Amino acid sequence: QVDESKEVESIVPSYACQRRTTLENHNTVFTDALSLLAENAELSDEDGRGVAFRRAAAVLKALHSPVIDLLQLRGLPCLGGHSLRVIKDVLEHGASSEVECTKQSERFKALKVLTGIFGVGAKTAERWIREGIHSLPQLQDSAHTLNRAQQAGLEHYDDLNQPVTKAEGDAIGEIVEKAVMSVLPGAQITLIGGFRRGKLTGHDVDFLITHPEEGREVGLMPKVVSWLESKGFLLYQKTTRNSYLESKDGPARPSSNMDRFERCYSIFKLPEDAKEGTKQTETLTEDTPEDTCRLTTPSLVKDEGSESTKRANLKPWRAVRVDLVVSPISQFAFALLGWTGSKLFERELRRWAGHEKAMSLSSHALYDNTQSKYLRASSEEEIFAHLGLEYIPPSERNA
Ligand code: TTP
Ligand code: MN
Ligand code: MN
Ligand code: MN
Repeated sequence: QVDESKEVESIVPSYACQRRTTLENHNTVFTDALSLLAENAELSDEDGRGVAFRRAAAVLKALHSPVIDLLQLRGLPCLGGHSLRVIKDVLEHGASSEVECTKQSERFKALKVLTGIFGVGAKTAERWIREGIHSLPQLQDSAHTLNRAQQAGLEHYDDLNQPVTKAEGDAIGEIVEKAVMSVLPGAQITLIGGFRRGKLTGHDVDFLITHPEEGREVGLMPKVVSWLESKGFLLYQKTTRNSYLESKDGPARPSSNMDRFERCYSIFKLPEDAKEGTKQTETLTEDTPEDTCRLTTPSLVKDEGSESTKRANLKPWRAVRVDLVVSPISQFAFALLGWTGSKLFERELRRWAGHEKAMSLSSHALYDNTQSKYLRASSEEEIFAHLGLEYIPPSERNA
């Protein structure tokens, strides 16, 4: 008995960073349910519960076949009583009553709508809900003054809540590349985040910028932003300067998940013809006019709204969230690993480093507390090796 359970456990190791998790998920019915409960917990300031549901979902994502019987789950890590109850409910009734209840609750619906505004976090949404604000019209009618990010978020609400496609990500990549090359020839741009993991859509597009000569990247972001702004590509941007060197706690003690790179959270104005340009180079201009229309105005097909809504969607561009990060080449491998995700994979890497290896991992560095020294790395492979982990490529970090 004991041997058998040990056997199963060794098949699915307990840290997500020890496992290969592709986008091929054989258990979406369960992982969707658990993810929704995770989301609800995170929106309710219950991060501990949130992580527990995320870990449970991640274990099911790593399985190679659909779960059809609870007995299959024997010996699997990270499945607590609550998660097992949800899985059992789905197995027996096709849905979890707790999930359905949450989905329909006014509170959850309001939290989703309000945090769907760029610049609005769970805390702000919670405060508004307590004041009786549950919808966008109610927010607009209220006396609340929104900050610049929230105003932009509200203004581009529909665009920003429509998934970004890989084609749109590539089109933005070309614009970013042009901007960076104009202000610092020789700089390098890498697609990070979900698209680097092979996702077909995302909520934003993430880029990491560096230069092979240490120090040349300093002050790069304001120049890139100016270039983009002068060409009319930015609807909103907030640049944060690098605070790594001046921070007093030092690189060994990353106090939170937030790193201190020079970065820019932005909303891009992506022209529809920029997207077509990318598409045409890929398909050698075989598009019929109908194809082009369907591709560039998906909202016309799906939207059942009023005529005025449809007309508003005929604008020749769309708003897309874009994150830019600049890293010195000496920290590039750590930045690359830290910004490729998934969020749970990152969290598990840091937990593994701390709990199993007495090391501190951040997007800047890896510190070995036993040897009291930093471990250098110029590739992700080297970082996995330092951590005593088998290398997991980006496409298998979809935990
Ligand atoms: P996200 O862009 O939030 O997530 P994603 O790209 O995996 O998913 P989506 O397709 O929906 O956009 O974050 C990407 C990675 O960047 C994630 O692993 C966490 C990391 N990150 C930081 O390290 N610091 C930060 O401040 C933020 C916002 C993200
Ligand atoms: Mn499989
Ligand atoms: Mn992303
Ligand atoms: Mn991002």
